[in-house]
Amino acid sequence: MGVMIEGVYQVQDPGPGTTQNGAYERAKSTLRGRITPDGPFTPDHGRYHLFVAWNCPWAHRTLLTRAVLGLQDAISISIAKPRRTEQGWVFDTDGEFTDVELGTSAVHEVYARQHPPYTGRITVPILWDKETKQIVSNESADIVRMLGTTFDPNRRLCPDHQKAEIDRWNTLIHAHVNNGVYRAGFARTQEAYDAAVTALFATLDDLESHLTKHITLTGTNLTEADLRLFPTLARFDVAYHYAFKCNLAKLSDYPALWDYARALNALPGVAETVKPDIYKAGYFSPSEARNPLGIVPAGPRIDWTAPSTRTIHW
Ligand SMILES: N[C@@H](CCC(=O)N[C@@H](CS)C(=O)NCC(=O)O)C(=O)O
Repeated sequence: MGVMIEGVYQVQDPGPGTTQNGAYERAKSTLRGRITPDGPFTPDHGRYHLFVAWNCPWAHRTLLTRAVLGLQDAISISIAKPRRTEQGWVFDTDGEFTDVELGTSAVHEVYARQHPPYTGRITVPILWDKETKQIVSNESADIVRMLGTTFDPNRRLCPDHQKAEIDRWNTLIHAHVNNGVYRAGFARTQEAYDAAVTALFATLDDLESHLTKHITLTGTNLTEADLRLFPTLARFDVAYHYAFKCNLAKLSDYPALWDYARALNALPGVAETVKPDIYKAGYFSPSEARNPLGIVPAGPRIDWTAPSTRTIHW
């Protein structure tokens, strides 16, 4: 796994960023173009392509948005293989994991086409513009918001009157849950790990009590905030609990959160994006710090199809 400097891929990876106290700090996305009705990137069906990996939770939120909005025909996808190599995210030459849009063998080749030349980490997801042949954005939060507001005239995932509330949930959940599991898993000191795990489980406890009283985060309707929480929940018991030492409890120990996660899973198109075996293959990749031999555990057994007591209308 490497980085790109001025458009040239370097195999040498400085590793995920850590601060002096051993806490993990996520690099900021720098390609932040916007789809807007006035352009230059206009919301046209067939114009955009997503580069994703099933195991990446940030890519997952873009796939969920595409699925619930029924945009599968409007936005095509290339799916990278779950295990990164020294070339980073890579593709096969045929089968499920091929780059059906550009025919590249690795995601860094997509970044190499960018002008001005790109410097930074080689991450998925990427939203690619087929018309001008460039990356619109490599920031999943922006991609989710853009798709939800420009491809759906009714803006159901982010209604204007709920935007402030959605943003509040997004900020909290990003810090302590979505990125919180990474802060636990990538911590380089006991103190940094302790702080991340404490904040993560305090937030899960709060979410549990909220979801005991409400069907979704904002009450009864599905919003972007739910789609941003779900990828972390979907990976929790099979990956984060073991691989990232987030093991004070499992998702399945939280009755309301687990019930809510299964209700989200039952929404049209969502279950097709949930791939527990691929999560395991990815998160249990060989890693000197976390899993030197790359052995993938067999369990746990999880029944995502067990009926939920709540119905999320969509
Ligand atoms: N800010 C980005 C983060 C994406 C991200 O970190 N993706 C991970 C995969 S889960 C990645 O591609 N990492 C490769 C690397 O950092 O070298 C987003 O949310 O879109």
